[in-house]
Amino acid sequence: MRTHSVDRLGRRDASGGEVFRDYVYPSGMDAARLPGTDRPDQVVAHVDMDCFYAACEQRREPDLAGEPLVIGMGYEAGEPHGAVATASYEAREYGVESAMAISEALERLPRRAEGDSDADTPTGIYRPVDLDYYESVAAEVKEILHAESDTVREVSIDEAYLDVTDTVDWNGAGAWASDLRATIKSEVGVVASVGLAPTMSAAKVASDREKPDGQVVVEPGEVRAFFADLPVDEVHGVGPVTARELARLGIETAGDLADADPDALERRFGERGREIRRYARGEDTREVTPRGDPKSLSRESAFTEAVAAIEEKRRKVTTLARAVADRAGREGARYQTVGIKVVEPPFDINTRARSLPGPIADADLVESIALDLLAEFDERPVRKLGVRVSNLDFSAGEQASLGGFEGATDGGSDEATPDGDCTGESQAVAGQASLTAFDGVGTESSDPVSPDATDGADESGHAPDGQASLGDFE
Ligand code: TTP
Ligand code: MG
Repeated sequence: MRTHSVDRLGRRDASGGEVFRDYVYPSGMDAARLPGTDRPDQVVAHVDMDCFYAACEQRREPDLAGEPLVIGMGYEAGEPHGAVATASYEAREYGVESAMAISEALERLPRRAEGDSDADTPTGIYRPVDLDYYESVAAEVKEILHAESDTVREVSIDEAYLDVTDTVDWNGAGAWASDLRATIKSEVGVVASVGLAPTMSAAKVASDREKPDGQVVVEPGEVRAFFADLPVDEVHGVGPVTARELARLGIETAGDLADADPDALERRFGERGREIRRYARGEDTREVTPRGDPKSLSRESAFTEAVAAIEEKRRKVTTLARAVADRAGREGARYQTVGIKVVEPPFDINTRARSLPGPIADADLVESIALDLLAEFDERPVRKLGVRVSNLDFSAGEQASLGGFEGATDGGSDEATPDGDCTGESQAVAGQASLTAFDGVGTESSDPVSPDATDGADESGHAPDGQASLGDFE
């Protein structure tokens, strides 16, 4: 039996206590058109975590909060080797920045010695990179993002684009962004900045504009004005070499580039000259496209306060199970594994999953397995619940007969599924599992970029969006 108590994003929950988002836009938006395209206007969100590696260390060790903290790649305690991966905003005040040699950082911000918290000379705390830990934190953030939109493009460990055209309108964009940031802060314990705009490039610039802990909404029609004072090397597709050449032509800001003569730009840079001018004018026809089929689909939802009551938890899991099954149906996905996520205060993430002998699409079964898995947590206070289907099968065709799988809810077979999940009762993905294995899609180190916008990586070792790579990204 299907219930219809949820909207298509599974956000409406009769159980109450929901972190409620009522800015869901019911139908499509008016089809405002970008110049030169017949594509409806998008609402794109870009989410980028603040001083991400440092924030992860501060989450793990709360005493580090508010301290000048430097995370060094290739750094070892007490040594001057390595390069700065990132620095907390407090450390940035002393001129410490990403990609700087640790030796130089130490000149600007000497290392704090044991017991030397006294403040005549400012000192900083230095830590080596612990990528595994940061990836597990990133996976928790991405989990929230995937639950927020069906179309998420992860572009690095700490940033992603979301297409939220169907669910957010411009009047509700600010509220949506602050709610998302609050959710990430309270549920993961790290801070995100968010930009919303009608194009990917404007959303990216917007997320950076008010960092840290900031959000900026750029409405359609405002993009060009928003870009006007932007240094030209922050325009999508413009790397340091092109920026230097543009500077020789007197073009220093995006506004200058937007006003430049397109023929002159083409003579100097070829077709790319026209393209970067279009980006500078806010014209960006790229759409947010996820990479490949998702590996899993999930829905999750937080209680405003931890809840121990069994019925309330079961109601929420039922709602989420229905929403996930509904989404899988819309994506044409069958699933072989059904899992739940249970977050106990403060941030203890438990995952449980059960695999079936073959892929199915059956909302009742998702619900019953999810409720079964929840039973282990009957007595425990819970602040957040999630339901996920994985081992997805997108091949078209008839749904496998359920008859053969029914026994699976009682434990299933003990065959291993292709990605290594065990089958059978609660054996799979148990305990404080790394969420990476539970994640939707992989990440990439750089922004999507059009084929001829080759600036950046080629010239400078920077990714095309200007993010330097020290070889330690995913
Ligand atoms: P960024 O998002 O560029 O930087 P950040 O999150 O530290 O700071 P901001 O608040 O400005 O967003 O990169 C994400 C992580 O990637 C960063 O925490 C560390 C790593 N990184 C490197 O290892 N080397 C680099 O040169 C840069 C720029 C980042
Ligand atoms: Mg960041």
